[in-house]
Amino acid sequence: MLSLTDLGWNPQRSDAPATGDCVVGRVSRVDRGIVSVLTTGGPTRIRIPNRLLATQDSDQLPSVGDWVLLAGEEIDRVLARTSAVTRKVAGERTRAQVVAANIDVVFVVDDASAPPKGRRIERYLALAWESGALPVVLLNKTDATQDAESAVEHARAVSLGVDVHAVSARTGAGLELLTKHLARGRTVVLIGPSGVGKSSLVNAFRGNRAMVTQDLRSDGKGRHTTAYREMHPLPSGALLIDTPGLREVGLWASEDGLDHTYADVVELAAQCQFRDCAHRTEPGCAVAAAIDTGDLDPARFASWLKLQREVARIQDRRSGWERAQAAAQLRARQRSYKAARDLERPRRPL
Ligand SMILES: Nc1nc2c(ncn2[C@@H]2O[C@H](COP(=O)(O)OP(=O)(O)OP(=O)(O)O)[C@@H](O)[C@H]2O)c(=O)[nH]1
Ligand SMILES: [Zn+2]
Repeated sequence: MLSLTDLGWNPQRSDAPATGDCVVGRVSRVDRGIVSVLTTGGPTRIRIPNRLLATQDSDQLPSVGDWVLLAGEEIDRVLARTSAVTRKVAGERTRAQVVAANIDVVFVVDDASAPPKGRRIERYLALAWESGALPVVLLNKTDATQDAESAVEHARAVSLGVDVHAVSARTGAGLELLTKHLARGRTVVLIGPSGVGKSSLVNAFRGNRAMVTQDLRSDGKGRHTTAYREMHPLPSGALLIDTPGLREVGLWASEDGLDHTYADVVELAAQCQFRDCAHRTEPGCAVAAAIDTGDLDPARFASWLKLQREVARIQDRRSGWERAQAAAQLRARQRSYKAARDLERPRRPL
């Protein structure tokens, strides 16, 4: 039997673990309107009520890692999150989608055996920083390369203030250094592009090597790809959330994650002579100077600019949508005032 602490309940949470007839559970998986919930009484599967689905509100919709209040067979509500990996989903309008909730650590996974893609790690790191949890970079597949060292060096150069670990899901190398993040009751999520070995790492941490060796068939078929986000209790007592490769890593409407990931560029930009410096041809531009002296990689600067524009675009779109919502609410209120006034208006005696 698992206790709430085993399920990752943080005693510092201000909300009570149970009130009245409600019990608290933790969402371990979501598929097609049905959530799997772990409770101290055992696992259960529950349909997401239509009233929650109808909101399309990421704060109210249960995601993997969420704490939910259960009233009998019903989800009453999702408890406020202490952290969350969130991405944007393009559609009719940009929506937030919570990938993993209430996590302590984000493992950003990349492939040490493939040519380094620094910009890629930066994007995932921004997402990780923004979650409010601690990012850690894992370079996997070190068994498949002669030169893991340069992959690590490259990753370190773009991962300011973040631990970078060289690991292998296949041989288990380097995994022992991660046990400090996988203590009992800790929640960890793995994010990263498809094929870097997230599921293989989950299997390695679960002490299950069977699936790690499953290889890519030469025709590319039959490879196991993660279809669901799922939270797995590990033998160490930690809870590990696997996510399918995020095809479109979006940043969600805040510059926090960016400022952390590009702290060096932000610091340089703060030293420019002009506060609104566009870092092009302005005199006294500290960014341009750092590029000239080779202290700042121009590609890093370019990707910072690009991600900043992306964040600005999302913020624009979102505020447009919020304005439209506010106007619709105002109209609805005016209609109901008018209806109430019409009701209250004294009738002429017959
Ligand atoms: N040589 C080597 N191959 C690995 C290692 N880890 C994973 N692989 C292989 O890489 C491929 C992809 O691994 P997955 O674990 O499915 O990758 P994933 O990140 O979960 O991918 P998605 O589910 O698509 O997001 C598989 O063929 C694995 O066998 C490793 O440490 N070394
Ligand atoms: Zn400048």
